[in-house]
Amino acid sequence: MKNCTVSIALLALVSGCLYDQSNSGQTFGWARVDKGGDTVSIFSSLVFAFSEPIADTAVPVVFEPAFYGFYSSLNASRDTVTVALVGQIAFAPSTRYVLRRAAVCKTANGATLYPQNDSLVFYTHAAEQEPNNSKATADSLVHFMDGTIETAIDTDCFILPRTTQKITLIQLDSGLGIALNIYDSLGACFVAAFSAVALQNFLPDTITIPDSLHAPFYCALYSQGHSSGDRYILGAIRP
Ligand SMILES: [Ca+2]
Repeated sequence: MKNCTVSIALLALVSGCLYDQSNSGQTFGWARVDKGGDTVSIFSSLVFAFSEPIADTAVPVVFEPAFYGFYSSLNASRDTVTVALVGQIAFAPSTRYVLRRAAVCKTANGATLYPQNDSLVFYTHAAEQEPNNSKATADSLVHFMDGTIETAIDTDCFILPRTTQKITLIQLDSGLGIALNIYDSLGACFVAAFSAVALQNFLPDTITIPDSLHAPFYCALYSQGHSSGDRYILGAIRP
């Protein structure tokens, strides 16, 4: 009997956020659907879908630790919630967040989802830290790191892991484009080229580090059109 009780408790835990609160045999819940993974950019939006439309007109949410620079919006069919950041506000870097609904949600047929029924845990990328305008003050890039070209003359430098084979760059603003130079241990410089398609559609652009360069590498990002405020996600891809 004890094992049976434990099994039921485990089943409830792993079933995640689907709950039957209606006594009607149906399950009602929500789940994150943006496919951003457990660790997200500090600039990310979060998207959730309910298993069926809700009767409420808003879905307030709260964060732990406290975070207020966002708004949540429910779509017209009342089954999808987007939690988006306001303007240039970003989540704190390298932080574990817990997100919960702040109020009860109900469906038209009375199924109820309480705030304590579920929560979402996610982590944020590390972020570049100024001053990092030179090799001597460069940030150490481990996997993914987020940043902003703050001014027209800002440069963000990163030391790459020795085994880095490719660098992926996602530009989040339409600005004039971020340029990226890769330097090697002998001082050689490789000026990376970006695809116009990636720039226009905010898709990741992946650059293969040429075999001719000698590790360790570091790279420098700057605005090629001397614009400011351009946000980006930089990643090192290793074997
Ligand atoms: Ca900088």
